[in-house]
Amino acid sequence: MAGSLVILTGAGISAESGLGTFRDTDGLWAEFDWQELATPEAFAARPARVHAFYNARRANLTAARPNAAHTALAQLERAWLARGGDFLLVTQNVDDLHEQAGSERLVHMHGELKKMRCLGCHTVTDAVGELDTGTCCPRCQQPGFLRPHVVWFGEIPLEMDLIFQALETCTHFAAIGTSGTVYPAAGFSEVAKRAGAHLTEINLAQTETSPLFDSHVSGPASTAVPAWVEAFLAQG
Ligand code: BJW
Repeated sequence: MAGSLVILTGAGISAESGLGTFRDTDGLWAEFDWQELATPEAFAARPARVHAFYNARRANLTAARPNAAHTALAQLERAWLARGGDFLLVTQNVDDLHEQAGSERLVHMHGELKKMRCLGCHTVTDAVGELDTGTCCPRCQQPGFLRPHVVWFGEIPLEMDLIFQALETCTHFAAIGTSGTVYPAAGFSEVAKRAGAHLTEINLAQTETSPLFDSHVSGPASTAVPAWVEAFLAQG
């Protein structure tokens, strides 16, 4: 029987679809100060500025399409499940390119850019158009309580129980296009290692967590991921 596969993706997998990474030299945090945009304190102090940042990112996402790496992971999921294996794709990305490519066993641990959440009634709904401080929640109709449905620094990421359960029993773990600097995702490789999994890293560069991995595939995700998926399925 096939084993249990957990894949972690980061901003690098979407870079070739035209979406910026965070910590590369041309990344978002080189241009913008995360402390002023990606913390609950920043949103409480200046909600209009934070809404403007996420409105622009949401608009930019409208034209983005999955690249060959997203497509290969959706194919891997189907092939692995057909063999009777377990599969979970954990993405740190707030874009919807994995869904567009056809991935289904997917969790967005840092939320979703195309969704909004009401701080009053806690309902999560689709974010249509631009949000501002006067936008009303479609459920409770209260203005001023909506925020982007993303996970900021200091907040607990989503679906942690499901993710740790999968990591603690996985046989294969692959980290794709992530710098391994943001916790708890940066610690997932250690959890998978303790579970006895084989660890593969796919990235353009070495990362903070590279030393822990058993295999490294170096190159852009759009070519490296399809090649790795083909080889992985051929040997498994
Ligand atoms: C390519 C490529 C190509 C490029 N092909 N590859 C001190 C010690 C430890 C922890 C902390 C600490 N102080 C504070 C903390 C906690 C904090 C943290 O980790 N801070 C560190 C920065 C130090 N973490 C948190 O606050 C998190 N919550 C938390 O810890 O709660 C407590 C808890 C504990 C235990 C269990 C559970 C909970 C929340 C973190 C929220 C992160 N939010 C963001 C913003 C989301 C919304 C938005 O998009 O605006 O999430 S920050 C940003 O970083 C975003 C990303 O998902 C995340 C990770 O970035 P990622 O994806 O790795 O991107 P990059 O840019 O860093 O790397 C890109 C990589 O791709 C590079 O390696 C390139 O080489 C590569 N690449 N092109 C292949 N074509």
